Amino acid sequence: MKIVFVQPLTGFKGHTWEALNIGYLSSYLEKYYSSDLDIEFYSGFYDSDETILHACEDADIIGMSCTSPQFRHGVELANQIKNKDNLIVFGGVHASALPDLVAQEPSIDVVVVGEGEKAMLQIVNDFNEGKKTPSKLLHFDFVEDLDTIPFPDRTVIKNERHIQQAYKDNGVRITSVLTSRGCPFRCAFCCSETIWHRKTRIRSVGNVLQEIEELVKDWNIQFLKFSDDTFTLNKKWIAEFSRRKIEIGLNLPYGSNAHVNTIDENMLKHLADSNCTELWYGVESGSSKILKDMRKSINVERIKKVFKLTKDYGIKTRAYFLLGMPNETIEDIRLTEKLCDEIEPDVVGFSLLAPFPDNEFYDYETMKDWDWSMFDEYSNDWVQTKTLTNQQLKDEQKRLVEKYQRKITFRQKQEK
Ligand code: B12
Ligand code: SF4
Repeated sequence: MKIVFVQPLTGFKGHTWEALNIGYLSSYLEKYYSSDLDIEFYSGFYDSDETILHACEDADIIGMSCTSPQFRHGVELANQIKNKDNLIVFGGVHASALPDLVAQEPSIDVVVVGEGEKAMLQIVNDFNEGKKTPSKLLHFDFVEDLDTIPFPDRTVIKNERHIQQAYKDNGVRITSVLTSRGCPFRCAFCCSETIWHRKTRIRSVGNVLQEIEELVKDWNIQFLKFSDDTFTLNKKWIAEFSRRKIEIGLNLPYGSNAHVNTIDENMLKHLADSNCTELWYGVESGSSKILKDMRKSINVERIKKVFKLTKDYGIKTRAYFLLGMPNETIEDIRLTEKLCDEIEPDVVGFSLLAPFPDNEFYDYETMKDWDWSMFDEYSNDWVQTKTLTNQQLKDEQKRLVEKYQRKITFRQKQEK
């Protein structure tokens, strides 16, 4: 049986990381499906439509993985690929946020909501037995123990292409690893809950270290990005990770997302000891009122303290700020700027609020027919506040990007 997975392209041709999701689905099928499968992967970022369409011609199952900005390209491809024999499956955050809407597309046979491993196995088994998938919408329970999911198949997902790209951009071979699924926080602008609900599962330290050792040995990885929503959730886990990483002589540097509230001095010590060289914080705003509106559950004093401590441990800091919450005024943006001056992050990014499905700002009634392909948190025409127009917000963003231009994130630099 031939399965082709596709990661379509965003309308703004946004950079992607290696498709860990497809790597996971592939390795899970390879482990738990009873016979051999021919699995291929194509990315709209690297592969032309012609290449993708050609590969899908003789495929039995085509699996499309889409965020909202990738969905339109996914449907365009599906319309050309669909025939009477193949099965077209859509999964990922967009399908999980709007399953009923996605299921209305005539060329889509099955929509998978949430975690995909068990669902994809069921689909392949059903297809093999000639059974029609019982429902157009599939939603399975989470895999309880993440260690039972094999490491992502990085050969299938052509990880080397991303490593080469990272090498070109940064001069080091970089890849990403996922140690957990889900985040316990509930920020109003975030869609993480759409896939992972309120549950957070973490792989065992041994399992993660084994994957990292393989990445160093087989892929010559020189820097690791943890793509977890929040890597610093569990103090005990970080302490064990640090201790065991040092014990096995694995000095590989790494960076990760971190949440200010999860950080204390002891954790920073463990992180620094295990060669964590960067922490990326969602600071979002310097205004207590806006932080509260965002349900960010952090406060300005703590942000300052954590940034100072992080620097004291020699770890570089990255701060992400978000402009455009409904109650934000020019004074709130000034507070954000003041905070940025005070905490002096090494790298900083300023994005604009975007109502991606299915965060708190997404409105099914008015937005369900929107084309998300060009929707970008670095620039969008939708966002405005009660007192600031879209243009004023964009001007503020531009001003801040220019003010901090030497520190601006790599991605935002590319936007300019
Ligand atoms: C790392 C990351 C990135 C990386 C790139 C990741 C990549 N692979 O290309 C970078 C930093 C480049 C990035 C960029 C952007 N990102 Co981003 N990103 C993430 C993050 C933090 C983790 C993604 C990940 O690796 N998850 C782990 C894998 C295993 O999970 P998964 O992808 O959901 O896959 C599982 C299921 O969804 C399902 N599944 C997925 N695909 C398929 C396909 C089939 C056939 C099946 C059956 C199942 C299935 O099974 C998988 C395994 O269980 C998520 C947050 C999150 N919690 O998901 C945001 C997230 C996906 N990003 C988001 C956004 C908005 C963006 C941007 C659009 C931002 C912007 N510029 O405006 C861009 C564009 C990205 C794109 N290519 O479309 C939003 C998406 C919201 C939405 N409705 O689309 C998220 C959810 C963040 C958020 N807080 O809201 N992102
Ligand atoms: S901490 Fe990050 S991943 Fe978690 S809910 Fe907030 S924005 Fe989303």
